[in-house]
Amino acid sequence: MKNFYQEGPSLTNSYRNDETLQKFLKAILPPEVQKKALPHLDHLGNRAATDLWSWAQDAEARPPIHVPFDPWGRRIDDIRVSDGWKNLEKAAAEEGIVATAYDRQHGAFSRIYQMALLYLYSPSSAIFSCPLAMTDGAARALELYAPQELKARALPHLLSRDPATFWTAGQWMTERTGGSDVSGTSTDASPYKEASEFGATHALHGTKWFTSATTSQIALTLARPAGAPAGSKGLSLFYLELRDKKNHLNHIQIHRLKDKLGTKALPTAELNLNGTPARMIGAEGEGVKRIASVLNITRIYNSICAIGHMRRALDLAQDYSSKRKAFGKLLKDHPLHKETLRVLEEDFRRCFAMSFFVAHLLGKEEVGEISASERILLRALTPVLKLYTAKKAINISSEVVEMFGGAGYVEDTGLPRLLRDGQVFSIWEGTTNVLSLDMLRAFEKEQALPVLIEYFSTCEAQKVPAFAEKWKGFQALLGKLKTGGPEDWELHARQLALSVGDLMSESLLIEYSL
Ligand code: MFK
Repeated sequence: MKNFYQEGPSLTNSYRNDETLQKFLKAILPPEVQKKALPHLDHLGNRAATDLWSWAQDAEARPPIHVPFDPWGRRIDDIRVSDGWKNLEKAAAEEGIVATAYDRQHGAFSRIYQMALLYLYSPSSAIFSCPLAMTDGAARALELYAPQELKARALPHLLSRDPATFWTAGQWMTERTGGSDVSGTSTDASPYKEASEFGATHALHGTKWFTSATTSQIALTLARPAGAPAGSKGLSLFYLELRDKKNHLNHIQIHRLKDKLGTKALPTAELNLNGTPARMIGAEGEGVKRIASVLNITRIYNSICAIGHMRRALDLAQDYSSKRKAFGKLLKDHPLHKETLRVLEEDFRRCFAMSFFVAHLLGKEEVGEISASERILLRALTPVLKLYTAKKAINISSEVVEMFGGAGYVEDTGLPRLLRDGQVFSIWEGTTNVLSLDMLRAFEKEQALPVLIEYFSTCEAQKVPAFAEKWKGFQALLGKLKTGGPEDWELHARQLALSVGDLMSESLLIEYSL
């Protein structure tokens, strides 16, 4: 009897493997930016298949633990993370995964360069991309709204390329009363009279229910100052530092780490703020509006990480299809298997095109080169992009796991993680329905619908019959809704948002020839 052992899938340089990324960057980046960015991406693509990947596996195998007390009963609330997780943080700083966006050496293209780094880093990061997303969002909110001395204190750390000085940020919105609906936030902010290194104005008391990346050095959070009205209009945005000079938690008590479906390496906690000094950012009562600029960045991160996740899943499936034989030939030579992969690859390319289009708009906004209509597109497409790429990532993860048959369902292949981690993309940073309603908010407040209609009616894709057909269907839906009331728009918000995602991604696929 001859023993048979199946060879598993393997990873190689994920930049070199990625025709879509290379084609896009070569078409969009000016030559001098390519000269700087492409060798760096090649280097990171190699790391994603070597050291980063092995650290990610270590971080997944040794999830964080919460140690509430020292051996003598003192409360310490230590969160212990693996060496893999620490190394992934160091690599993120060294590679400038956040900093590259803020150097702005290449104008709006700096964002594309940075998002390309994130795209390669994230599938080998054990979701260290989450703290990076919040770090980037916090950097942007501080850049826009913080007083000069606070910017001078925090930004050099958030944008550092030196692991010794690099800080990450948390974004603590969620409370027991709600994740999507923050109006019931019960954390209160009372005046803080003591001296503080970062100019604390308030002391915060309350419970935060889902604080991702609790090992961060700073956090942005929402709280209700004394006397402020109920509801979300009474909330303000606050900056806090988790630890004091002695490295003790700043009146913060960690209850426990969450036992989540996926993102196992990421320390997400429930915690109490017991008089934590914090500094108000922006005007009182503008908290939701101000934290929205964090959310808009983390939503774009979510999309870039979703396409990185799809690419990783498809790379594994493609590699395996040239190794696994069934019914007398390799999987890749079975027409039905090939067709299944082709459809998934097309979904990936659509999502890729839309993600980098929106990232480019963000880059333009950040350097003041965005037109009025592009600004409206950025506002309306950010929620659409996030919800659309998240749904596609879940579907692609599920199909890829299925392509491995039984092996895809067995933990030590690492494949089930694709499904578990894929599911988070649609949950955090706004669910599909909440984001569909956010698109309607942009329709109402920014008059985004006419801008989208103008974009679609004049896009190159109109020459393609399948696109023109979909466009007619979308117009028919709009026609019906125009005679309806707000409840009809709400009822159809998800259908509308998914249709905008379909049309936009198809149009960009054609425009970029991907
Ligand atoms: C892989 C990397 C991924 C990143 C991972 C990070 C992990 C972090 C884990 C988490 O923190 S998960 C928690 C994330 N939480 C959310 O995403 C909250 C989801 N809920 C919403 O987005 C709700 O729509 C919202 C809280 C904003 C509803 O609040 P309100 O107060 O009922 O909304 P309202 O009154 O419509 O808006 C208040 C103001 O904000 C308005 O401006 P005005 O005061 O001028 O009228 C809105 O226009 C503005 N606004 C709301 N959303 C906006 C926005 N402005 C710009 N962009 C937006 N997206």
